[in-house]
Amino acid sequence: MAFDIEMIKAVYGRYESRIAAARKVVGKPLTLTEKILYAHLWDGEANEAYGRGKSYVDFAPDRVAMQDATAQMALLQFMQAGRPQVAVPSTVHCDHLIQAKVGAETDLAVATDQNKEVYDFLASVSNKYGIGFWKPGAGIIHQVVLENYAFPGGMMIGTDSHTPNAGGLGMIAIGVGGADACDVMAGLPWELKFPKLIGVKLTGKLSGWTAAKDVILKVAGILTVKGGTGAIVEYFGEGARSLSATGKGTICNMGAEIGATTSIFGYDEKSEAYLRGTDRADIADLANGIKEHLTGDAEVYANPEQYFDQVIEINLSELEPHINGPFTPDLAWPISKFATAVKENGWPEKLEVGLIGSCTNSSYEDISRAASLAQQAVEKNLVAKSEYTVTPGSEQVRYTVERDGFLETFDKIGGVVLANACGPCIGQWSRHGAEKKERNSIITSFNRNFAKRADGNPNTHSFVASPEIVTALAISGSLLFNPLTDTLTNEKGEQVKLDEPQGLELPVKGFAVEDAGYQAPAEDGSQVQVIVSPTSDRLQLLEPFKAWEGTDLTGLKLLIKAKGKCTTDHISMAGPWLKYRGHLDNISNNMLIGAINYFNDSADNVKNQLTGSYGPVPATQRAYKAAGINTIVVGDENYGEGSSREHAAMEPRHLGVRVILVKSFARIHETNLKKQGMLALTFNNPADYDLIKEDDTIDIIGLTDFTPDKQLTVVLHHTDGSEDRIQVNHTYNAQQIEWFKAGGALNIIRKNQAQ
Ligand code: MIC
Ligand code: SF4
Repeated sequence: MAFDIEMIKAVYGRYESRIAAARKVVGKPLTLTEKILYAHLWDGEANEAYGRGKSYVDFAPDRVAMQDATAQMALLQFMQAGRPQVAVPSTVHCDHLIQAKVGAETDLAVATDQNKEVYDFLASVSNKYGIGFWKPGAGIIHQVVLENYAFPGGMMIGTDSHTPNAGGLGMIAIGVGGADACDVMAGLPWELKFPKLIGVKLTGKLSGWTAAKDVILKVAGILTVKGGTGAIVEYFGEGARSLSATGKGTICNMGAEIGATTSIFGYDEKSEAYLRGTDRADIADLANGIKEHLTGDAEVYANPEQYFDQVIEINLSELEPHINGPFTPDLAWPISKFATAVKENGWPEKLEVGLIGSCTNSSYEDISRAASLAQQAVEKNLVAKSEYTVTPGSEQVRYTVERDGFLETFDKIGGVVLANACGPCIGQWSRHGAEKKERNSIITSFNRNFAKRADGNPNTHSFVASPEIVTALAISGSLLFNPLTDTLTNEKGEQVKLDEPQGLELPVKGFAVEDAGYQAPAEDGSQVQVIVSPTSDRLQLLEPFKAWEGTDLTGLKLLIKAKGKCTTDHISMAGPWLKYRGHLDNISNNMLIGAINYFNDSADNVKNQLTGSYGPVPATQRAYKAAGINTIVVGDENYGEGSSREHAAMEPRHLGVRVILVKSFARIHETNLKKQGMLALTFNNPADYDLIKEDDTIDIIGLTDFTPDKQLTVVLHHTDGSEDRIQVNHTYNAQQIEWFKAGGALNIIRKNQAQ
């Protein structure tokens, strides 16, 4: 059902000649990343070597995956492209819109009812255009993709920033905005700036309490949230080969947190075992046939400094378990230093909730290792002091771990099993008491921990760790507990110690599932009707954006100068807003409401230059729009970090913001802005950020000669009559400049289809 063996055969059939061509042009041994990228060039065999971090290259991905919260906008755009069917195998996964409140069954029933209109829309669009549909309850996109679609040496894009999870099985899998997905589904090439390469050499072997998660927690500490920008991270070495395929998936998944384009491991025995274990022996056989192309050349791994732009080495035998946070995933603490950090920083010591699972950490291995600790708690008369939840990543994993008794074990320590969905990871957590905004701590095995993300409470200190560490800490009820060294007092007053977790990479009896939740599309969908009610508050057909007026942009008002971290959660919050992901006008009411205004340090409170009064960002912007005045948003470093949600680019576009000028951008967001016809600019001198004043009126000069690699000029007219002229940079290539001129990439596709 799920995978397309003929497609994989065709991809592998091209490898030999394409790699030979790549070797010729590159002229040196190849990394795995280069092999896969050169094997997926849109134009076929390579005839030039691409500059890392320089050349824009067209690729032909093998697959597209979309989750429900981003698929709505992707598919609304695709419907405008005028194609009868998708051009490459594509799937939709219903996972983000399910709210976690009481437990799997009830929550799923409530979600199915509340989101009926959206699910019906996604199901019918999928059916019509030949897209595979995974129903609510089937699981989280990245876990379902790893189990069913990921294959070594493949290339896919997905409308979610954690798409790189499939790198655990040797696939180049990249998170993109819906407009990019729309292009690929419409049969167009997908463009990416040829990435830089970071090599991570893993030596030694994991043992005891340390898990694959700790590798990426450590890497995040080294590289920080922007250290991977523009790069693909390739893992190799004996340590890499010792990790399970799902453990590798966890590492690649969270590579999104360091801004990496994607992360990847080579094909090895663990990948083969996982393919066979998930009923894909035929793919394993095919992969074995071209094995040498599914890993980097030996010479590359022997002398990595010569072939990667940066190399990091980690000895797994010495790696300690880590806990990262709060509020940012790169604040890394080895567990031996964590208790002191908690005390010194005054973080709430009591642990309220431990949450395991999610797309990042819900493999059979993760669940079995966490369950081994829960089992010990039962045997050693310990009662879990914190609340504890388990989010399985897919129905297949859930069914199997239930069969094998693990869910029952969690139940014994008071664990609540949530639906196979994103739930608490994306603010879809109806946490009792969160509205009181009390300071408190939680720990999760998820990937992100930005403020407010899980429960909407800005005072929730969220930490990220492996499922094992989360479980141990939940049993202890305290952030100060170090299971490697500390004892706990049990019900009988005895001091007991938790033994190291034990688990299995793959189920001995194999995976099982009754209904995986998949719905295949109609052979011929031409008669399928897609219905969007004009009065819906959840879905809205798109109107094309206006083309560029052909002149410089003058007289722009400053909407907001955002201070510090401004992630996509700040620009277009998730949680309660997820329900408007298919309705551009309604969701625009959350635009930038989380961003901190530089001039008054508060969120959602900016000056309306027309009236002089302060008010919410969306309302202020609507006032400018009504007055026919264009605006600009100014931001700090790594603006738009986090999610792939293109709403963060479409909302400002829809409401009449024309320019985003920042110190630096996160990759997906920058592309999303370009796709929607916005101007995404960066300060040539980051210190010029300080020149922007609250009452400035701003001009963008040089657009009539908008050219790749040529700076633009920004003129700041201050209210005291003085003026500053600054130089700003952009990364638009010729094609992207056309998007800007046309008012968005989709306007070009639409025009071409019509011809
Ligand atoms: C996330 O983890 O932030 C999300 C929710 O999965 C997003 C996608 C979205 O906003 O819909 C992502 O990571 O891209
Ligand atoms: Fe879902 Fe969270 Fe994974 Fe994003 S990171 S796909 S919200 S589980």
